[in-house]
Amino acid sequence: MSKLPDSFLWGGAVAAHQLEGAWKEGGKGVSVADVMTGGAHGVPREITDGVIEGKNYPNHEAIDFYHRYKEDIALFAEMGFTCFRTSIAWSRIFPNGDETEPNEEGLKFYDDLFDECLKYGIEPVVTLSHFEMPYHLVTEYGGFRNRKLIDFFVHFARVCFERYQDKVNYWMTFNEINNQANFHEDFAPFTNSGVKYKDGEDRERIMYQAAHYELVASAKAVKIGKEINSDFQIGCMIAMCPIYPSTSHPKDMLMAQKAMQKRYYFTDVHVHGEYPGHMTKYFERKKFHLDITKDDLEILKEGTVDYIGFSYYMSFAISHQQSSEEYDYNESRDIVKNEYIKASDWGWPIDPEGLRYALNWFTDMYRLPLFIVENGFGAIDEFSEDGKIHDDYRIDYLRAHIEQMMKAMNEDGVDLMGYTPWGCIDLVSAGTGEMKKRYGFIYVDKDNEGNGTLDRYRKDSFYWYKEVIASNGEKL
Ligand code: P53
Repeated sequence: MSKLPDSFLWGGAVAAHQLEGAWKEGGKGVSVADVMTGGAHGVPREITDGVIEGKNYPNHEAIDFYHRYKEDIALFAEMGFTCFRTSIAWSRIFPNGDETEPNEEGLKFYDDLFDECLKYGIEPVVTLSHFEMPYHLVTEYGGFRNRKLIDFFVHFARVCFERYQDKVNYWMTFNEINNQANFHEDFAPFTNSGVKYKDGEDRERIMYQAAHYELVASAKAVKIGKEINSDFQIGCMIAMCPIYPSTSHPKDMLMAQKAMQKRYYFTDVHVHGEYPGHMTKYFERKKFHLDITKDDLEILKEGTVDYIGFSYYMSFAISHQQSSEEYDYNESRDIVKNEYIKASDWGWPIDPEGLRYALNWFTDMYRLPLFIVENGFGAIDEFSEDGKIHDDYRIDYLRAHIEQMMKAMNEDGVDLMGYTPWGCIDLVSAGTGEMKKRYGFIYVDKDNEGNGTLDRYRKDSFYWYKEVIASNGEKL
């Protein structure tokens, strides 16, 4: 297999709320992640009204990265990371989200964290909003259903860009902004946008309105970021689950295409700075009458992204059977099992070729550099009798995906900046709040109930990934 460019970024990815813990330290305010309890596969996390005594909130302590980041970054450096993706917890910088002045202690924490990375030659890759907005913005303003959130986010972004302009080059605005295409469930609208639905509300309209304000906020941030430092690379972040037709029935094909449009129009707005025709027609047909102003449309044009960051875990398959004549996508209803592929213990389909497909699809659609900022295998790890964790299932998953990634680059000519597998150190699952759904190269001794020493251990995948990086992808 031919070589990857020397500039290719190898690393790992995490998000502040899933590993830092220290939820009340350093002046931090309560975030949306702090009011979500632990769930399980098939048991949704409960979103409580504030923090309630006696409930289990796994993100409060997480893996205590806040106090242990030096030890953890040393381990990343040992693996040879050249980049490290994390997020800045918004509520460390603006505890309530609507303050004018930032919290210096929060800013200082990320100065130290980024310095620690740079000490080892590790480039920080930073997401501004990764499922962790200040909870006050939900209770006071209704989250991103409120236009005021644009200014709060942009102010936060400006403060971060100014403060870290000499330390951070790679940025992303909103993590997996398109998860909320699944507005039928409560999880994505809350984690993406701080939106809590009331009974009888038009969930879909509210989602599109919130997403619009986020897209405007993102574009404004991109514009300001480039003014602060023109070298910045600022991307969007999309959860890519390609949707295949379940059969070659033309109606399934059309259903898959319409579903892709609904899940990925967010990328069109980020990249092209305008809504595609299918969306404006859809808004008209549904009579949504969204608050989209002339100024908004201008700012969308002015703040287009430099690259597309995306997560890839799985693909979906879809059938037209349940849908109407118009093929309106309902993610909770229309996704069907793909008989050709297996799934993880959490029911996530495993489809390495889907990554090559996704890389090609993004390239065909948008012609921008791509960055795989999440990919990985959530699994149960156990210590063997020799005291080690032999996570060959994880190695198999990652190897198969890296192979497809390299084919996309070397055979299909895809322009890819880097690869950061998710949860390079075990952390709290976003979807279920569990610890036992582990992704890491590094094991953290902690269970779902919160017991454990928090000690770190290298898994087999740790040594394997180290070789992959050292050989720039040649030794898989
Ligand atoms: P967990 C759904 C589908 C694809 C990616 O997820 C998703 C989700 C939300 O659960 O989230 C991303 O922890 C997200 C991370 C998250 C990771 O995937 O549910 O950006 O915060 O931890 C894995 O197994």
